[in-house]
Amino acid sequence: MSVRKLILRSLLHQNKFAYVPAILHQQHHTHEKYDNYDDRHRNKKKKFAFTLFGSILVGSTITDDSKHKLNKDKQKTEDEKGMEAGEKRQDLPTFRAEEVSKHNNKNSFWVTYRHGVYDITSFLPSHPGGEQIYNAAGYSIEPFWNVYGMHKTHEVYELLESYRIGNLHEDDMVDHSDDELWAREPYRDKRLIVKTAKPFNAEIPPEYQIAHFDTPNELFYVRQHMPVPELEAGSHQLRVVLAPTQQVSSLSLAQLARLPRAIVRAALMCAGNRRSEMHQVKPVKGISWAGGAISNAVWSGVYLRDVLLHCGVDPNDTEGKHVILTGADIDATGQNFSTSIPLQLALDPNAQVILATHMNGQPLPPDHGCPLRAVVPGAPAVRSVKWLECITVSEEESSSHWHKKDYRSFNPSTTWEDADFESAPPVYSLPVTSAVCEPRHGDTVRVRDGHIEAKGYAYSGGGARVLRVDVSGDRGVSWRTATLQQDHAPPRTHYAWTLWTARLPVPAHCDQMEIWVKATDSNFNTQPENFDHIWNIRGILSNAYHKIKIRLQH
Ligand SMILES: Nc1nc2c(c(=O)[nH]1)N[C@H]1C(S)=C(S)[C@@H](COP(=O)(O)O)O[C@H]1N2
Ligand SMILES: [Mo]
Repeated sequence: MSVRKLILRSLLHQNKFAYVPAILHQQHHTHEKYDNYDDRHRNKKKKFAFTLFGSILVGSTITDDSKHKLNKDKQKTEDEKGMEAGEKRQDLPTFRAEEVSKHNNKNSFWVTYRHGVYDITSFLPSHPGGEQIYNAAGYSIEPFWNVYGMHKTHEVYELLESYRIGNLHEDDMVDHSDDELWAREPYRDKRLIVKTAKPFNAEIPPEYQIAHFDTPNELFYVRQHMPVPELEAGSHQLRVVLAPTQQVSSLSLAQLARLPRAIVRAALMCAGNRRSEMHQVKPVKGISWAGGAISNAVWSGVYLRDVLLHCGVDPNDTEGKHVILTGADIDATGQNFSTSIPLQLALDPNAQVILATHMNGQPLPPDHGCPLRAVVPGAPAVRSVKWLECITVSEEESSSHWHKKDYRSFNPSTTWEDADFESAPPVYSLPVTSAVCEPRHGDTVRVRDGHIEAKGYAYSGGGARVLRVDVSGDRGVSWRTATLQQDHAPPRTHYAWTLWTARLPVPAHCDQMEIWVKATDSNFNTQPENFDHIWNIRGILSNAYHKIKIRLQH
């Protein structure tokens, strides 16, 4: 219900509550369904909508006069490609907001967009979103377009400008930037290190990574692509769609809870964790995460395997199939966040993929997917879809751009120009990594008994356990083995992180040193010494030795 809520919220904020027809629900569900079809289908739908616009425009419902105006304006916008709608127009009259607000009915229907005033009365019957448009009667359409971002295209701007009748008075201009979308973001702990505010992305500070084995919920790193949707546990429904028959089940959380209870202790790590270090070698694209895009928690809920079997998935028919996980958060083009994992992985009892309702014994906080999220242990955290609304078992991987155009691995020589995302394998597991959390790069550390102490985390994906963490205070000439703190899990199902502590000897008279750390996992895979040969355009899987420099105080 998030979209509906966002609009209602925006209306309430503007003191303009209106009837929101049921069409909103339909619209919302259409978004969810996108993953059941492919992009072509979706584009076809869009094209249909625009053709509909077009045919109405040149049809008989508009006068010859406005046809003329339309053509003239079309010319204009084509000449000025790149222009958004709502620029000031010197050739048109100015209206006060009060005047605009009187045109709020089917007989005379005006809206504003930035500086523009538009009489869209004749367009009303052809609005593809149906009666939703009535919410904007006599008012700005911007807050709505901020939610339904698919309006923000040249075609729609052009169409809107064709209904232009004037300018909104300067004194009545309201800032409708997308603030409304972000107005109800959850409260966040001030200790988090904010990387981007909208959407909210924040690291857990390194000292808190090592302070607890299971990261307190409020300190768990946060990775959002969009505003946080507001969902209610009581009314939340999970839809499970089995393509190609499109057999649909709908499960409430109470119904889910009747399945056997599942608990897994697992770290979540963003595939871009430690990207900032790879960036130093050569720039990469993405949030500049240091080592704080990993945290650990105990997740509880039900096994995805049980849910799928309950809904009729045949465990012997997994070849080439995928489980598409779709969240309730929506991007500016109206697409829900989504990605997929192989069905085989989803059904593997050892993989322990769960649908979690709880995190460290508490209901999931809004930032971490309240009231339901997938947790795919040992996989890049992007697969652990939050605010889970829909699961589709399909012959196709998710068609979302998060799945198709991201989280794929490339050769270091591959550039953005020649990267072929289609053929690059999606990342479903993570390599072994580690980081020093204490001391921090640049710190001055007091030497005691000729030693200093270092602490940090190590982690490996796919259920591999960290076997050993090696720490060097002399640039790799000699290594000390760190003491490990670990979860007890059977072989190949080790999904939690490892915390480590090492005591390093310090040569007398030395006033600075480097600390290097590398971990080895139960497959005896170990970290590469530097980033040169694992560099990739997207800066993911950035797992070379972590190297820091500190000053010493004797
Ligand atoms: N619905 C939804 N799920 C999502 C995301 C998102 O933006 N929307 N981000 C993904 C990514 S890239 C990461 S790293 C993890 C972060 O989970 P956390 O915020 O609970 O730490 O959530 C994943 N699941
Ligand atoms: Mo991520």
